[in-house]
Amino acid sequence: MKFLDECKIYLQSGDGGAGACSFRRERFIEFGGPDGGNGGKGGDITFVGHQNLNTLIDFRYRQHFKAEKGHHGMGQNRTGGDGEGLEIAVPIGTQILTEDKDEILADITEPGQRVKLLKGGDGGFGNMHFKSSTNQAPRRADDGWPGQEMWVWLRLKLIADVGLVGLPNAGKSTFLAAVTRARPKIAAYPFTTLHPNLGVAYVDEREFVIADIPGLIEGAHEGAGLGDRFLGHIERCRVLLHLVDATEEDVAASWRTIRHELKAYGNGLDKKPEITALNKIDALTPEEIAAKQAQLKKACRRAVHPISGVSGEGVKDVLRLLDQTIQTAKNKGREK
Ligand SMILES: Nc1nc2c(ncn2[C@@H]2O[C@H](COP(=O)(O)OP(=O)(O)OP(=O)(O)O)[C@@H](O)[C@H]2O)c(=O)[nH]1
Ligand SMILES: [Mg+2]
Repeated sequence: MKFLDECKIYLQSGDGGAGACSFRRERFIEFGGPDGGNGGKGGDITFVGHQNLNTLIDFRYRQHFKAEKGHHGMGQNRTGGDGEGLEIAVPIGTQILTEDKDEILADITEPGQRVKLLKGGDGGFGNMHFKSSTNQAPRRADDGWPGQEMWVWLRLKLIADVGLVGLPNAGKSTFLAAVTRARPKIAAYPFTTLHPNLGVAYVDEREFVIADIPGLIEGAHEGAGLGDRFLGHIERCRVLLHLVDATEEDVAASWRTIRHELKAYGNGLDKKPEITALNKIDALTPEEIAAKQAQLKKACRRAVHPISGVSGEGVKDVLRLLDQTIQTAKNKGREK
């Protein structure tokens, strides 16, 4: 599946229908009076959060969205029908921004969440509406009110609880595949992952969403490798799982490189709780593991969890810890 996380689209809500100017004409009825009905309302443009989507790729093929116009009013007091509204399904985590990207107009964060962004124009009054004691045969009928139009940017910031970070080849995608039903591409070369993948992990009958993003390298914030644009997708995570490849020579340097990039990216990423894991321990002897663990611990000054995405060693403990951290962060959020 292709992935697209930013696109620009054109929206137009429906114009209102015009009111009618008409008079009742029947045999034997003199001065039948005005009977022009009102115009119908134009259709609205509404965004709806959709759980089964996780890319904006559909918008590459369609950029213009116009809701139906209201129907015109007619004689015999018939009101025009309302124009049909348009619903645009977007993935959870989609933000809608103004054309200059200065303002966030809406943020779709929940499945089924609906945001009516553009209202359709109201219908115009038919001449029936203008009838009064002093003007019993008005010829005035109004046009409908115009709908609204605008260009907007859609920006997807995936919503996950855990963000996986690490150098290319650290085993992020392997970890995701081991603990969720996601099937990301895995290979022994850097930059296998080219776009974020999501998966749902279960532990102790609770579930949370993990996002696997492309690996970072030194200078990612300046555009090196795939750059750091994918970090936007873990901005909303509650905890980061930092995987360090234990088969690397200098695990402390690997860890520092990533921390440096997170800091350079900003947006609160370096302030998020981090769980640090020494990955691929199945490839090392117990002595080597102990040495690498000590080396890494010295650099990051926090607990280092030895794990292996391939053999599954230590994985369950890390999942539990992630779950606890998520719960703590949620409770903290509630207290505020
Ligand atoms: N021995 C061992 N090898 C692993 C483990 N996890 C991953 N690998 C191997 O490491 C290589 C890279 O794994 P990926 O999961 O693609 O790494 P990644 O971090 O997603 O890499 P990018 O997507 O390029 O950033 C693959 O050849 C995996 O088979 C592990 O726990 N033990
Ligand atoms: Mg990968």
